[in-house]
Amino acid sequence: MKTQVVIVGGGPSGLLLSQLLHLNNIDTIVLERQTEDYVLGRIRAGVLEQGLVELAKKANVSDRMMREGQIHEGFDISQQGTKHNINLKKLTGGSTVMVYGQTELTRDLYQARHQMNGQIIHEVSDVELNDLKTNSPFLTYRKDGQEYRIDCDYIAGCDGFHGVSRQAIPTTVRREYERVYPFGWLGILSETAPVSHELIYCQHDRGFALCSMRNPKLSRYYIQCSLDDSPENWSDEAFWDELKRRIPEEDAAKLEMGPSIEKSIAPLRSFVSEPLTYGRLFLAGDAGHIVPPTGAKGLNLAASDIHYLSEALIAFYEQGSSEKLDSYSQTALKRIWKAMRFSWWMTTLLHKFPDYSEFDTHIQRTEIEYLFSSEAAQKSLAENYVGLPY
Ligand code: RFL
Ligand code: PHB
Repeated sequence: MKTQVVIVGGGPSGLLLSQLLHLNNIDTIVLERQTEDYVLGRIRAGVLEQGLVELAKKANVSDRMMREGQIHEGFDISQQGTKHNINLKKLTGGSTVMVYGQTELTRDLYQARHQMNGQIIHEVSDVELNDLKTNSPFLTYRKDGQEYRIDCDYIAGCDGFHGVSRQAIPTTVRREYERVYPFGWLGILSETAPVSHELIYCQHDRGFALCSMRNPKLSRYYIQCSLDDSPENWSDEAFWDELKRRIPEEDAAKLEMGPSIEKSIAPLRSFVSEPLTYGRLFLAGDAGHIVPPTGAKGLNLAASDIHYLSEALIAFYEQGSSEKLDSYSQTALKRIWKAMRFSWWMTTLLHKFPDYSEFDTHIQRTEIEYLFSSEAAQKSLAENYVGLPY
């Protein structure tokens, strides 16, 4: 087979890139390891920045998002049960975020790709990237026991943190920066009305908790847990009991509880791999970087990468200019490191760290108190939460 751009990974990054390139008459083939149903079964992000909403509009996949997504003008932070509101709209002079599930966005992207006869090959294995430093790279993969080869101009590595694309960059070239946090998030999805119309991020001596949602009938809740914990250790009842201890009393009193329809643990990690480019390979999204979910930045960073990369590829095919491709890694990494900093800061602000000294605990408490007392500090939080400009 032959195409212009092969995209490894059919998650939100890969599908969005494929859709944007197709709308600009650039041929792509997407290779995805899992089935479509499997990809759509993963419950992940929920908070979208305006930049991602605009990109979805550009990609013609925003109709349902505009109908069903909820605009949020702010969120609450609870410190030991006392709530403070962060009014994003006021603090940023008009910016808001959109609550719309990553699962729904991915569903919309799949639908658009199918309508345009986009080529997505599912259930591939043994993907190998070759000749990346030449002008004619190629991939090989297996499907149903057969081996295939695709020749192309460029490869986009959109295959997430556990993908193969990043590994194709030699370790002599690749530099990795990482922080692993000593805890995870146990999350549940439940068909109950959200406890509040806005998200509540809760700092508590027992550990962090987050009240989030997908729509007026679907709630998403998380509690900080230890890394050696497992979802099977937590009955629904135990989860609700622990959540109620960590959130404000008035919310605990009105919390609607029901059976969980999904329960999973996500470890928390900050990770950047540099550079994002190696010859004709470009990494985007979780393939190149991971942030802890506290700042709601992972999917949004994937979107800004795809914005830069799609513009660069379009400039190459339309004007023959490779300038933006040459600077892609540098441009994307500038924004990535700012989101790294913000996600690290918000994680540090709100979680219980097992190794904290009394001094550390005092500093953490003071940092939150300062935030609540200073409009300047709140403005900084709000500016980052709604998303820095592309
Ligand atoms: P994905 O979604 O991991 O997709 C990668 C795809 O590549 C496939 N793949 C391969 N395909 C072919 N060959 C191989 N060798 C392959 N290896 C892997 C995989 O099957 C998969 O389909 O990466 P992508 O597209 O870059 O998207 C990134 C986002 O999924 C991620 O950043 C967010 O979900 C992070 N995140 C959040 N981000 C936000 O912006 N706002 C949020 O509110 C938010 N909440 C979250 C989150 C992530 C969480 N978890 C579970 C880590 C909440 C949680 C709990
Ligand atoms: C979610 O709804 O899954 C969610 C929301 C905000 C975050 C992280 C996750 O910061």
